[in-house]
Amino acid sequence: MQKIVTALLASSCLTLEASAACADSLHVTPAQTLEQRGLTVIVDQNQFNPIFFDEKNAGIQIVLHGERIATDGAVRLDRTPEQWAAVPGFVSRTRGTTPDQVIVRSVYKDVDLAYSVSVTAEADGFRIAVDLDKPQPAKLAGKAGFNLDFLPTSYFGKTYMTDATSGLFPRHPAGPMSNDGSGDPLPMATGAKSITLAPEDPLTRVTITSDTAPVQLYDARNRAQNGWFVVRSEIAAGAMKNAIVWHVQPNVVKNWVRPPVVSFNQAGYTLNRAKVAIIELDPNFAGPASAELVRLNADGSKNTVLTTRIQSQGRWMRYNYASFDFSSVRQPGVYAISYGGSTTNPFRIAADAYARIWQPSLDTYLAEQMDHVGVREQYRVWSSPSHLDDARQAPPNTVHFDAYRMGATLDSPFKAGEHIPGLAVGGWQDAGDYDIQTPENASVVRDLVWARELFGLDWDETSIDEAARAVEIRKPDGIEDAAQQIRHGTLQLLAQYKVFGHAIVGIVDPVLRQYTHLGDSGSQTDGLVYDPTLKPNERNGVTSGKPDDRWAFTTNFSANNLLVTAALAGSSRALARLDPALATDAIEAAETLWAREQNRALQPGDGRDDSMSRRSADVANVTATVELLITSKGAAKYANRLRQLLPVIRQHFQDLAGAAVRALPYMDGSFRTQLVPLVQALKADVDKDTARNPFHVPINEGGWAGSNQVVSFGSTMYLLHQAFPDIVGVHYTLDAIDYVLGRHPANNLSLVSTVGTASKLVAYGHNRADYSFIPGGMVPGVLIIKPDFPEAKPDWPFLWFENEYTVSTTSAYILAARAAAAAADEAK
Ligand SMILES: [Ca+2]
Ligand SMILES: [Ca+2]
Ligand SMILES: [Ca+2]
Repeated sequence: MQKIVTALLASSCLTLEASAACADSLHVTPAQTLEQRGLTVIVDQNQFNPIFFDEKNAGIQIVLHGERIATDGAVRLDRTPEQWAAVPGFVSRTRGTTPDQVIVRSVYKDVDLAYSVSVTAEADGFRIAVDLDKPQPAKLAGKAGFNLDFLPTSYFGKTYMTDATSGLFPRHPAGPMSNDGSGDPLPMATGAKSITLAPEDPLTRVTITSDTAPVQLYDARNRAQNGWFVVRSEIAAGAMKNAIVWHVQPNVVKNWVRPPVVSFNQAGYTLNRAKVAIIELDPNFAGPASAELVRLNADGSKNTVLTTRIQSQGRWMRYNYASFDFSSVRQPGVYAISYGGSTTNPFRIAADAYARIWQPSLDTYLAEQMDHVGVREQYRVWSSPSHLDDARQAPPNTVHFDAYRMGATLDSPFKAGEHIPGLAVGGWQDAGDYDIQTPENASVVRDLVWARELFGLDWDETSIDEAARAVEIRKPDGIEDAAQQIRHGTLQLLAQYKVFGHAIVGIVDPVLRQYTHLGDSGSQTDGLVYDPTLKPNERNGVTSGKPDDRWAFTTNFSANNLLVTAALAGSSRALARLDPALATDAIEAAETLWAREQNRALQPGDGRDDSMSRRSADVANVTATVELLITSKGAAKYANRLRQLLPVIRQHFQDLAGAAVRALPYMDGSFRTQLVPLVQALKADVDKDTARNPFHVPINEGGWAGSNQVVSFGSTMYLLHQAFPDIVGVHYTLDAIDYVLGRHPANNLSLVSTVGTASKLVAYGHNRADYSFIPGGMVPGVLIIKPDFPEAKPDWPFLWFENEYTVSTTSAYILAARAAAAAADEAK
């Protein structure tokens, strides 16, 4: 009965008369968040991750005035937990018996600690109460506490006050550290019943008052650069019910309205293509019905060239959307959009708007990620030659912190820990971390092969000398960069094949201390092969006693072999003139791997991504067969096999449409005829799916933001358009490039660093500790914080799911960018 009353109270806020009053105080929503105008309290709708643990998107979280300023509100077993510290397991979330109350049950199984956290609306904020099922085990004394993490970038340059003292939030962590062996910093503030963060700033001011243990303030960045400011109260020995009681009072600006976000392609528009900006609107924003396109003149003056009504695109997540169509403006020039009293940054309308949008991705980002070489850009050294001590055999029965696994069988002639000669060549470091992920390296090779063959990628800005292990950016050497990059990837893939006779899973740091390295990849290991007969700090110029060499995970998986087959078959075409000997090695390896995989039942993968599934091996088999078909210019054995694989193509057409189209010139008319209904069905699905959001692209709502899916969609739809122009138009490909270059939720930054007028310039690259970027890298972009908050933090680098460049998503961008330029050229 109580529950029904509560539901009625909550729903009464939906009536018109009550809405104004309800907007000024917190109430539970149907999604079980607490909500008032300007404030959302998210209560474990997002949870700690079983593989990556603490992603800073879990527990109780606060969205205040449109920014997620606090996260990870939960009982923690450390004062300043790092990513891999123990995290609670989520059990359940229910409505409490008190009005506007939500209760979360959580458990730490390993330490016998189970508890409930109730979050209850109260005057000026909410109450957090922690009830333990039984008193905490004695060993947790001084460790278990309730933590709430605050976003550093929201508090830089601001102050805090407690009932005893005041202080500045430091821009850089400054300790001091405790000498008790914990590795923890000392608290910045302690012993207070109450603390106020940013008293001077009405947008980020939060007061926390404890009825139980005093509150302490820590700077977790002292332990790990990705830490946040932690407000914490320790749980007292013997405490159970109300072990912690906090009153959290975020200041909420009355009648706060989020300013509109006018999003558009930051690289601008070609003359004849469709040009539609999307305006993201706070439902409380009473905006004008029209927007203007202004033209900027050399003397600084502006004139309005178009005023037109915006068109509602309905509601998506927590915002309303409208479109502003200025396609009719075709005169080259510099323009901006004015709406609701503000004007955007400038962008171009120009015939060559997309001529070089892929360039920094190829000549700078991919170069910066190259492994086993040193990379220099004029005065700046991105890295000295890296990982020259690759690699040691990873041991059996190992589950690695970056999700690599090794079973009982190594599929390798080497003993655990033994040095494997021949692997210290070629390849790209995967992402913000420094491992070689074989499938992703293979994808880079194939994307570059396709981009060259389909659209051209003729560009030389980088010197690459493999023998000298030397790369210099902004120093052309007369050889096409894309071909050189394809060779660099091929060298690593072939090295694996030569050593093991098959593709391996990857090569990665052995211990966390090394994995968390930030900076130059060349200093991640000592570059000297480990020799166990030397003392730990001994070295003799050739070997060293430091076991820092990376581990090779060597399991023999069909999916990996076939992805490498596809890459090598493609690279043999690309390298035919540049490096004929390597091209020959590549095609021979591809043919051997392919033939072997056709004769063994396809083995599933290793559990990274979805490669455990049968699906990835099947899909990779089609991909490999198509590349060999192209390289052999239609050899019957590949054409026949591809016909046999039609059921796989049918089943996974969304993933295989591009490959199927590339096979068309070598297949008969019946193959093409059989694709037609698949293309029609895919188009129908795509139209339905992309109509669900105002950006008209597939938006991934999972735990890693989806720019990769968007660019893959863009290039696949262009390939389908080329082959089946009567079924598929060019607008899908243009919508995709618009999305990644700025027309997306949350803000309007291009997701490719330095591409476009305004782009993502604080990202999760190797230099993330400097709050910096790597030109041309593409970040994942906009994550949906559940239930309905689209987020793409512009100034905080450490959220990998929004900000981490990867080599294979960036190569997918290069392909999509070339496809988009071709699509734009077709627009009349
Ligand atoms: Ca990795
Ligand atoms: Ca070059
Ligand atoms: Ca070493």
